[in-house]
Amino acid sequence: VKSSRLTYEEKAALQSHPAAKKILEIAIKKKSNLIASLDVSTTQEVLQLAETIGDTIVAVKLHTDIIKDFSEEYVIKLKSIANKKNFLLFEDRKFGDIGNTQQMQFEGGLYKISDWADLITSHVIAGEDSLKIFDSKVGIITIAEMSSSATLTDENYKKRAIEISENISNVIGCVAQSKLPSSLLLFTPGVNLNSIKDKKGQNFNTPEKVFDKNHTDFIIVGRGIYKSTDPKKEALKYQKSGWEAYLKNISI
Ligand code: 6AU
Repeated sequence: VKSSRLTYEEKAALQSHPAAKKILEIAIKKKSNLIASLDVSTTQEVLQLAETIGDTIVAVKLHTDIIKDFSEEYVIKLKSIANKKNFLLFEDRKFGDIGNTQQMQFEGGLYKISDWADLITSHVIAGEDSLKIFDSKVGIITIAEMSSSATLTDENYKKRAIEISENISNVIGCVAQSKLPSSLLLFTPGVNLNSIKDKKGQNFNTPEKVFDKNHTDFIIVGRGIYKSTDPKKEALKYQKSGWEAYLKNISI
């Protein structure tokens, strides 16, 4: 009996946006659904981690505004590692303003996110028009539901967020903590093999659980990797556990 859950190959064939196709192709090639969130504060740490774990991941997720020594040279170096190791650059900016402001934040300022990011996150709190200002080349991942305790993203919010996401052609997926009733790709943060929560509201699940329960497509791991004493070993562990969870999922 054929599984009702689509393989990455089947999903790739359904995608129209190049960034969606690309991340699925990398997943298939590397046997990985792991996105590493490198939430560190210096460019040196980002570059070192990207080089060390680059072979195991489909994308590096960044919070560029926590970096102390951002420079254009850093972007050039990071891009070159991303090309060499074949992963995407994902800026987790979580835009959440009116379109006019978001456009300036996306294209301008120090970071010029539009120059280098393959993927970005955006809230949908300001409504559909606010999402229409992003360059059509960038893949948008909307925040439909958050991982933190007592988040305001309830069922109704999530439903509306998904409806909006489906209307914007360069939205490739959503961040959420439950199944998506949609063909959008699902990205799941709050993944950790050793903790169930932190002391600041974050909740964690294992890769196996987010595949089994939520049918996720990509796991996002932050502290589980970059805080580890051996990030390479840990990244391999998450890569393996995410891939096994995916294989189990499509065989059901
Ligand atoms: O594994 P952690 O908890 O160290 O890191 C999780 C990463 C952080 C958060 O900013 C981000 O994932 N995140 C997001 C994203 C990706 O948008 C949404 C959310 O609901 N929860 C969450 O933790 O960089």
